[in-house]
Amino acid sequence: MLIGWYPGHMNKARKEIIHALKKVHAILEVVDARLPYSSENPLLRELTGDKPVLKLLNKTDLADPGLTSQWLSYFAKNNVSAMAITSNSQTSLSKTITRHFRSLQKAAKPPFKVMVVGIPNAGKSTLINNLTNRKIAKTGNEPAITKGQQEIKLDEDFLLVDTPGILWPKIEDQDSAYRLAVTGAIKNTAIVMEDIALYAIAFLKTNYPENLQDRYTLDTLDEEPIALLEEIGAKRGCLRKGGVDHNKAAVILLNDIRSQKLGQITLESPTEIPKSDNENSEQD
Ligand SMILES: Nc1nc2c(ncn2[C@@H]2O[C@H](COP(=O)(O)OP(=O)(O)O)[C@@H](O)[C@H]2O)c(=O)[nH]1
Ligand SMILES: [Mg+2]
Repeated sequence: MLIGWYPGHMNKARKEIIHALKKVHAILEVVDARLPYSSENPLLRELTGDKPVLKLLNKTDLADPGLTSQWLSYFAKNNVSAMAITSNSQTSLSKTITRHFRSLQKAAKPPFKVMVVGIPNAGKSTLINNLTNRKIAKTGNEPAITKGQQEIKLDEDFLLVDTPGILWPKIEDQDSAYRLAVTGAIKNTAIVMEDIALYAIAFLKTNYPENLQDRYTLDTLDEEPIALLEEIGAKRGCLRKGGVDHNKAAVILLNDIRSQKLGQITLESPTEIPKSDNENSEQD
């Protein structure tokens, strides 16, 4: 199996979230700006019911600015409150977010409680640390690091629940699973690096050819992904007896993508969202 989420885990996460959400007024949903669709939890809308959700497209610094704009327009058109953020460096984020909820707060008796939810590695802990200006939640590049429970006062009548709701990613969709893996949202040990790298190369060839070509000074992209992976590996000294070490080459490529060495890249656009997933798409 590609990802380490199983029905048992999902059921437990689901129950925990349903329980935790009962105590809050609104939800901060953290998704990855490089894949706003695939980094959503497939059941979140069902779990949050009528509670207001603010969708935060995090890691905007890593994403393609043009596509981030397209995603924001798409969400606006579909009546989804969304905001693009960079939670590891942005200042005044707390003010911006509390201001957004201020209008909704009128409907609820203070303190107004908000909870952060999202899939592993989306940046929930980083966001909580940013909002509280403290190092409360542990952050890390590997998924599923956050533990513990607290409530933090953001201002006079605004509370943040510091137990991020950790939800499973879109694993039922193969494409989503691959995209998530490219960004590192799935533990490296749970995936075959070479498969993910080949997926990434095919994607880059089509969508960001210059970024790929420039980074590895490739003469041409008119080759199969496997041949390109070998060329990249050969150039980066990933040689072993009998040829190129595919796994090593894959690790180099994926690390480069994740650390933005290939530039700002977004892995999916709003036009690729399956129709059935678009609640407000026109139906006839
Ligand atoms: N470049 C960038 N990295 C971020 C941002 N927000 C979080 N990260 C990084 O993403 C990784 C996962 O973040 P974390 O907060 O631990 O995610 P969580 O699993 O959802 O709690 C960490 O290495 C963070 O430093 C961001 O806005 N930009
Ligand atoms: Mg965390």
